[in-house]
Amino acid sequence: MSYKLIYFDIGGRGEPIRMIFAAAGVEFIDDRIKDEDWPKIKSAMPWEQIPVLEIDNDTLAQTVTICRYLGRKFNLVGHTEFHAAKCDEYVDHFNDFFEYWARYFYEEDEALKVKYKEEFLAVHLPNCLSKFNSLLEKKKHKDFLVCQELTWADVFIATKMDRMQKTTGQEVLDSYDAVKKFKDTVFNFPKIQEYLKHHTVNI
Ligand SMILES: N[C@@H](CCC(=O)N[C@@H](CS)C(=O)NCC(=O)O)C(=O)O
Repeated sequence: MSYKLIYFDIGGRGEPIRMIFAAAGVEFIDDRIKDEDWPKIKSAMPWEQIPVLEIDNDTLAQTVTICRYLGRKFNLVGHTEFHAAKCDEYVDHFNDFFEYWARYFYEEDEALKVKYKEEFLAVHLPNCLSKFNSLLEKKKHKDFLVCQELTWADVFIATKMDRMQKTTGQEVLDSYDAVKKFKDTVFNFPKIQEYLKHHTVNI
């Protein structure tokens, strides 16, 4: 089976997909398109947006759909249907929360950007991370979110957390020891370490 990921030369929505490939140790073509080439290929994409994953002669779009598909394909969904559903729940929730990050990060009006960032740091970040923190603390095996083994949800969420640290400040995880440890555990996963040695990511 051959895989080609089509995305811009940034982390963004593409990086969780790249990281899932890395965690599974599966080769893929990382087709990073230049901004100036995008208008030429946009209409050839199924929904005129990227990321798109080409799988042999088929295409799959939508970030979470692609990640979930790869998670199933590479056995990164835990051991039961309930584990697989938990992966979906955690990713859906984290994405809901991440909209507040995007709201401040992409805002062009300076005053509004400051207001949204303050709200993000004071309300949404603690609300979300404290819940993930206690969820991890209550687990017998505290390394990962769903079960004892790495799942695609762990990779997806840790990758987004990393983007949040790189854009908002390394310290954003500092009050949440279990979350911080979780993110480091995912990033220290041997196959992910191997990937990170050879790949650079623009925010
Ligand atoms: N819900 C889609 C959103 C995809 C999306 O917004 N892609 C952006 C890049 S992050 C894009 O293609 N922008 C260029 C455009 O819309 O012309 C997903 O998660 O994959």
